[in-house]
Amino acid sequence: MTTLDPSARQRPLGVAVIGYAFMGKAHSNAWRNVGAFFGVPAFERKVLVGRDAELVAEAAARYGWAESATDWRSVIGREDIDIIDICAPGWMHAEIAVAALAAGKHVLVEKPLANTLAEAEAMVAAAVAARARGVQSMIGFNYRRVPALALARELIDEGRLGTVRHIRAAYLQDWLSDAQSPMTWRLRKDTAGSGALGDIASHAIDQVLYLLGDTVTEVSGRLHTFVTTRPGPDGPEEVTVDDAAWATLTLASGAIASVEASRVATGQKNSLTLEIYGDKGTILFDLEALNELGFLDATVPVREQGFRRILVNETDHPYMNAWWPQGHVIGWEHTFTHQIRDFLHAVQSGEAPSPSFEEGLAVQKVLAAVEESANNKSTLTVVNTAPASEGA
Ligand code: SOE
Repeated sequence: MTTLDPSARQRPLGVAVIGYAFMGKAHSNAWRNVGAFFGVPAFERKVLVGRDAELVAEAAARYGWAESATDWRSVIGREDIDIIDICAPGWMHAEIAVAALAAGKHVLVEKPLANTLAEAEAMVAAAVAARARGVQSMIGFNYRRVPALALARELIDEGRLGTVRHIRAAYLQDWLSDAQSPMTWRLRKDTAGSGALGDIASHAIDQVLYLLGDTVTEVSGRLHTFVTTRPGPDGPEEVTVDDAAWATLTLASGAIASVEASRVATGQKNSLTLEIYGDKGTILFDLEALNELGFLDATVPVREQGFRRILVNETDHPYMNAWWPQGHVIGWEHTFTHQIRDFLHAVQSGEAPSPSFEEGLAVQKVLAAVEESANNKSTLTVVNTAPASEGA
């Protein structure tokens, strides 16, 4: 069992990452860089885990892990491993996270929390029990760690937008625009849970909840699969998840959110845009210009109003004092380094990190409500994303 009292631990934290594909690579890069830029507790990059022995060994060597392994269960059982970072596909999240937390390992898991509401609820139960023993858990909604979005949250929190009336959140990609693009695990409901909905609308929904610090009460959703059959390993195969998702969310404050996600938005590579409209101002964000935040202050005389472009590269902007002199822009990969920094800080301090598994469950409830509303062709599905202590 992991030594939970950091002052009692005689050795650096041992880290294992499970999964070595896209997210495993992004997280590995963050684990490699975080100690060079941020003050974090000592840790060792022990082991990278994957199913294919040869490929995972090659990835471990390339990303700088001391060793590789193919059996995540035996890694979780190791005395010298304190942190399990889960980058495996969604269908494996619940099983690995619950086992790791029960074994006393701190857990970081990629989004969405799980493939189903039931799995997500089991993960929250495991996280709550582990937290009582000083074991931390966090979900990787990495866009919370874009400095410009962290600044947006601060401005909203300080009341600079006044009462937020509505927010637009759109996450658009086009990697499935080509109808001949082949089947992957991401296009099968039993492995991915859902399509654009869970994969990228989850980020947009999390941003709505994060930026406004609000909860969702009602959902109206629509899902659509434009390309219903794709080339599979054994011939044409039915696509069992959505290509695109739309939702209108009512928030407890009375604000309304419009959420849109697509993997067939031809020409859009990885576009995440956010627009937040309050009675005293507006904020605009575009991931393709992630060092910038658009801000309109409606409290100044109308003749002086207009969107200003804040370059979020000053040393007193969130996370930025660790990087380069002002104006030397950062990129998408830095969000993962910030995420690891915050997670390690929580492990060291014993303060529960955010987004917690409960916050991941809140997003999962909205995903489930979008599906329910879409399947029933009903205009509204009632949901309550407030944590259990605050709501139903
Ligand atoms: C694939 O669509 C994907 O990699 C998502 O899984 C990530 O969460 C997103 O950041 C980029 O797109």
